[in-house]
Amino acid sequence: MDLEELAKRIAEHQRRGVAMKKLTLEYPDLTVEHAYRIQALTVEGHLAAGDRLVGWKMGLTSRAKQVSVGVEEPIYGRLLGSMELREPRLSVSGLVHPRVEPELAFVMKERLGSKAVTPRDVWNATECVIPAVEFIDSRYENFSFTLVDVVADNASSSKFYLGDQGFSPYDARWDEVGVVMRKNGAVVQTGAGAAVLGHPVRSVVMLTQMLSREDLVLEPGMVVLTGGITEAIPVTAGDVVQIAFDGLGALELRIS
Ligand code: OOG
Ligand code: MG
Repeated sequence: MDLEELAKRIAEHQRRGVAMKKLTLEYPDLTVEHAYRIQALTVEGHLAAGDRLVGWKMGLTSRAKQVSVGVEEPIYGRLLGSMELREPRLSVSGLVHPRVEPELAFVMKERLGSKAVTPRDVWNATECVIPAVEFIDSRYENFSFTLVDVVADNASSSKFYLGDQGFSPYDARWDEVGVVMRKNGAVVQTGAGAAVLGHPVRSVVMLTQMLSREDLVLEPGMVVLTGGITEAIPVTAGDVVQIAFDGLGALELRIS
């Protein structure tokens, strides 16, 4: 199989926002290693077209997320400058079937890259933690995929938004931060930071370890999305999503 060709196919569907068949239907022998290679090639294509690597995301780090998509292993994806919303507004035009999920974002101040990284190393290398939301959008029909498919599709990355207020890593017990997500006024999901691998810092530890196998590192200034704390909720034009992070403020996102 031609990984370059598959990367082009995915990049094209990401750009146009149209659904495609799972790669594994056509290529059942694709491995996770192939999938990360396809992801990297896809992103190289976007970078060649002028985009910028601004960070990384972890996905499927909470049980709620794993159960909802039927994939039981954490994965990582690449965040591009074009994915960052500057305002708390999302336009669904050009997206396939977007969903919203609450996350905690770490912003790095030091380079971090080691197989032996510990939570202590992560805290030393972290500038701040910011309440965030991610809008994911699988390019696969019916939002249905295997581990291999979702990795190749850059872990369903689409858009993300970071709140205005960053917090010192020591300002909160991030595992105990409660989250309430409302859509159009009704509570649709609740959770706490501990849903993410016991503590969101563990997600950055795992990301660093996974990246170090490929000789990749977290660079100063990069954003890390640590993974959805709750299940993701579908959004359509006209929705208003509010996510309250206990003691840290709320984000309100308008969908058009
Ligand atoms: C895969 C991406 C998962 C998260 O935070 O768990 C993710 C998906 O659910 O489509 O971004
Ligand atoms: Mg996510």
